[in-house]
Amino acid sequence: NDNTSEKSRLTLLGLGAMGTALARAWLAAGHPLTVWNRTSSRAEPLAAEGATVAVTVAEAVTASDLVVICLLDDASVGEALADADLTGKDLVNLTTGTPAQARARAEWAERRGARFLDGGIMAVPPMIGAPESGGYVFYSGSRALFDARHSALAIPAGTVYVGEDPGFAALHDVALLSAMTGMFAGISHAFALIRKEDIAPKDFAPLLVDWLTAMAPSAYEIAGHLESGDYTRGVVSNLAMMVEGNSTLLRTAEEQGVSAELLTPFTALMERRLAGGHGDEGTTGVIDLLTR
Ligand code: FVH
Repeated sequence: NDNTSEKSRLTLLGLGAMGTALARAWLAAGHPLTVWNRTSSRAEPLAAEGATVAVTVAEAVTASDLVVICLLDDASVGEALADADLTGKDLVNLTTGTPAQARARAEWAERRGARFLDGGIMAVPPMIGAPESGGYVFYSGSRALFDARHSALAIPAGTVYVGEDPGFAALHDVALLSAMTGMFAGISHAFALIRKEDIAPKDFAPLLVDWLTAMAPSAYEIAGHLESGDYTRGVVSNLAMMVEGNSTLLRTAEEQGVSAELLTPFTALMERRLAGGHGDEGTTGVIDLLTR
């Protein structure tokens, strides 16, 4: 239990871009750290910074009760830890994976006598160890592990615990990344529209950022609709009006010589919902079309 000691020892498996950033954060905070990486040369700079370098996974796992894993994918976690004795260990897996992979990995770890916590990192390496960056990690799985190891886990980035279900951290991570993907699609289309005109991208960018920032709170309205079941509550711009507006978006794309392929999947769903007689709603009903 590291609540009794500010500087508990931990082991980190994986020294890629993210693993190296995590290692540096723990070393800078004074945590005794044992590291292992498949390609051992990646550990050399960290040895010079005070880390103990383990030659084998077994040696690394034996060195600490808290073992953090940050490898490429779930398959590499299974491969690296195939023969390790995990009895009594606290295993924290920061490797990105799907919710199903996290749940299976939790069962796998528990069968081998370890407590398990899965993490989804909402940060890129330069945000690690920099609290002002706003980076954080979603955690799910053993609450007892999370509480016992919180002081060490909170060093590299903020922590947000989202439940005992070990798949929830990955699910939150992927849901936010999926929303980001949609935002990148919108940004790409907007720049494509203005690209051939006498509009400087650097002048357009702040307008885009301000608009997206102003629109982002629509997520709260959608959450209210999903909670209440009333998809019309508080709707200012209804679906009938938006579908009408979509024809202008699509026509403008055509006039500008821009493919509408990033827009049409969503506009088609809006049209289907409207055709079902839901013109007085916002866009929340699209979620029903996706999930039923
Ligand atoms: N970097 C980022 O921006 C993102 C931010 C959000 C979270 N991700 C996830 O973090 C995991 C690690 O990412 P990374 O950036 O450290 O990735 P790489 O720099 O590519 O390093 C990969 C490490 O995995 C080791 N590795 C790969 N396969 C195996 C294997 N079969 N057995 C053991 N180790 C393996 C690799 O070792 P080596 O190539 O140096 O020998 C690196 O240590 C990842 O899930 C991201 O999605 C990062």
